[in-house]
Amino acid sequence: MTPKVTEGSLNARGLKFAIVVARFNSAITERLLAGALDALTRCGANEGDVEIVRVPGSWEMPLTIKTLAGQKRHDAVIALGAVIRGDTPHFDYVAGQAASGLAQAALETEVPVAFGVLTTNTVEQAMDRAGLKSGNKGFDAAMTAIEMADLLRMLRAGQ
Ligand code: INI
Repeated sequence: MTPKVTEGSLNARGLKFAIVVARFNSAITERLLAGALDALTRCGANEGDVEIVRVPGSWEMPLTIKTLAGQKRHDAVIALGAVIRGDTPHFDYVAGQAASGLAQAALETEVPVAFGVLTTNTVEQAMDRAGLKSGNKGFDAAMTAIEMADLLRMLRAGQ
């Protein structure tokens, strides 16, 4: 048996992206942003097709992304933030609402939203995932956004 397989490619040429990046914990989120831009560049995205939107913190992401995605100007949105438990008595609220709000924004607008919001216990763990030891989750989120944008294009075209 050879079932049909549908899979998005990693070619970003001609696709439009918004990157929403939180200023809170900016030492980390700026590294995530650098990783995301690196991925988009390597995969062929045009500079003019990438828009960066800054928000105060991860809490502000769901409404911002729902608004942006609702305008249907982008093929995918990349959310970049860092919520660190050690510094955050209300960690669970900020991290939980960011996660569920972003999922809801994607479902309501039908625009893929890549979740590049780190949720860690310590600053060190966040740094490790922002390019120090364990890859760069901003890069990974951008790769996911590229693949999902292409996958949805194919599915909508009935391919
Ligand atoms: N926002 C973050 O993105 N990460 C955090 O770790 C964080 N902490 O620690 O509180 C955080 N808080 C700010 C929050 O996102 C909002 O900007 C703020 O509550 C105003 O609405």
